[in-house]
Amino acid sequence: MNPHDAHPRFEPEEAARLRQNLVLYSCALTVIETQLSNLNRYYSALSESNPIELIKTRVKSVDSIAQKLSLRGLPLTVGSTIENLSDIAGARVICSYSENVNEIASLIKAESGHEVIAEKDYIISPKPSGYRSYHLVVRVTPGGLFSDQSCPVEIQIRTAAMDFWATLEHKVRYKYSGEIPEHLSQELQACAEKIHELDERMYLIHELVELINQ
Ligand code: 0O2
Repeated sequence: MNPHDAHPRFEPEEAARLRQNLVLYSCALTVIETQLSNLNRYYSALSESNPIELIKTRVKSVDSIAQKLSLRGLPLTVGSTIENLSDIAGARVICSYSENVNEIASLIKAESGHEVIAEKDYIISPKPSGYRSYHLVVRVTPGGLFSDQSCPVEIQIRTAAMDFWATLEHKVRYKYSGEIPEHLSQELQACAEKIHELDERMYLIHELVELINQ
């Protein structure tokens, strides 16, 4: 299999098995979605300005899983998927300012019913691409029919500005099957820095208005 094949595919039997396995991920994601929605309700009721702008969730499609495994040169099997990918089930919390990110992450970590298995702060240490976001991977046991099974769910927490950049960069990356030409890559890094600067300036305006209101 060519690792940069634009359309890698699972064998039909393996794809069918994977679809069955994705039910567990979907149920685990529902658990996290409920926790995040409750957090959103809590903020809406108790604070004047809710720092949560938006919550999005998705289970990776079979084709997208094949693409990711293929890009990493990994076998296209159910076993390899379970072993190597921790973002099959993913939730994204978009908040107003980077100062909100740590607070939201702490509240999610304090929730019972899941175990934090990885934490990556790409806001303090952005990726070479320019990507900024806070990643938490939690292990969830959905219960019910899946009371003896668990799986990881990745929660990405980022500002609206970081999300704007990541969404556009992801589209460019997808278009080039992961291999962005050098000149575009540099331009995207420069945009990431500019967007970061704007993010900080908008936060200062917000702080100023808060002070005036006091
Ligand atoms: P999709 O469609 O968003 O699901 P690792 O690099 O393994 O140590 P990381 O970054 O948590 O740790 O893992 P990975 O698998 O590289 O990235 C997980 C997800 O984070 C990605 O999922 C993206 O959503 C986001 N991400 C990570 N790096 C970048 C980046 O440079 N640019 C953008 N736009 N997003 C990034 P997928 O599978 O890319 O796609």
